[in-house]
Amino acid sequence: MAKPLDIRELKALAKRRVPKMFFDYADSGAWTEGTYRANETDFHDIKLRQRVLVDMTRRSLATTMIGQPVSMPVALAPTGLTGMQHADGEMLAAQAAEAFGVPFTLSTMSICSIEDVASVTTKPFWFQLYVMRDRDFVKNLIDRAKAAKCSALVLTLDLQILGQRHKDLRNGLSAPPKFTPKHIWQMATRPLWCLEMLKTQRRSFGNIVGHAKNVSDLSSLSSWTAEQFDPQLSWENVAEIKEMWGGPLILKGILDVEDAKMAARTGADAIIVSNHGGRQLDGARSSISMLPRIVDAVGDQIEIHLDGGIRSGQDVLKAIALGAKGTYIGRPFLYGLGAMGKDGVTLALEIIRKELDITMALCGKRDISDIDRDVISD
Ligand code: HOC
Repeated sequence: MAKPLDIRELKALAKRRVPKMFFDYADSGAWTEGTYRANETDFHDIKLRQRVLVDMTRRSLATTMIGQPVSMPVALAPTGLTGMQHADGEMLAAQAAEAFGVPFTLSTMSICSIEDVASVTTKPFWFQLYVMRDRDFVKNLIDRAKAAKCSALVLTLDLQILGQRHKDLRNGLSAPPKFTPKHIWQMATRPLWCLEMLKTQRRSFGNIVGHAKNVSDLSSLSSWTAEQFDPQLSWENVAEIKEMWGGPLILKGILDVEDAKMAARTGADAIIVSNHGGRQLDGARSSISMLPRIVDAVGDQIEIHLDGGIRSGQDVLKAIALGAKGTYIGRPFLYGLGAMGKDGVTLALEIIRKELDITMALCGKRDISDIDRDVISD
């Protein structure tokens, strides 16, 4: 296959290289997947203004997210089980992001651990935290993120209970996982993936196994995970985590104006307008459709980021135009990783950078700081 030209082509390649159960894990949304789809399609409904005869010679995409310099306003989102798209996936993606000058966010539910990622990077990465019911474990994770010199904590608020993803249930990707001969076959038909996976020892949740109380193998891990998301998580807990962490804090999973107002009062550094990639509340609005209202309500009080549905540089530009200071890509980098390992993550970032740069120029803008609602057509 020729070198992929856009994220859609990277996705097609990943589908051919990654065993179905793991490709589907990345590619799934909750229930009917309506919100998952809306995250993407609502971007298509936003139209840009084409401008001409503007000097476009010197252009810059560089900006900051929570005051930290980024080469473009795109971070890699925290994604669970990334090391199952490709062996050592989190380490490879972190290296690609570092070389590109954009933040990498390691998920609590990653395969490679905080220490694994720290061992192959030279600049700070961000760490995403789920507040588990075992608060000693949460404290342990925060201490490890501090020891690894993570430069931001991304606290996820929209997963107090796990949404239902039909593809995962059909694929047996549940707690505990149900392995059948079908899975062996799915893996056997992906020999390159298997070869890489055989070379690494990292095939389980690296932040959890050996760190959480009584979690030593797959079966103890499954039962632990199933009961650990905290249905009683509260704004008081957010304040406690902020205190415990003591560094830059980003609150992820805000999709409602009232919640955005509460989040702004916490003193966090940023919020991420997000519906967890359509993986939690099916029927919720898309992230991009909620962005303008949230910006209007709290944009003068807190920095606003957006995640969900970004598949191109045009989407990044639209989110920035509607008030986001930064955006996150999850699936686009996972497709790159599944398709071509570290080179694929780099390619996903290159594709988005090129699209963003050309789109910005054709909208008559030369610097990312010049992008505002003016580039959106009525
Ligand atoms: C079995 C554990 O962010 C996702 C992740 C977190 C889920 C943990 C599942 O898939 O949305």
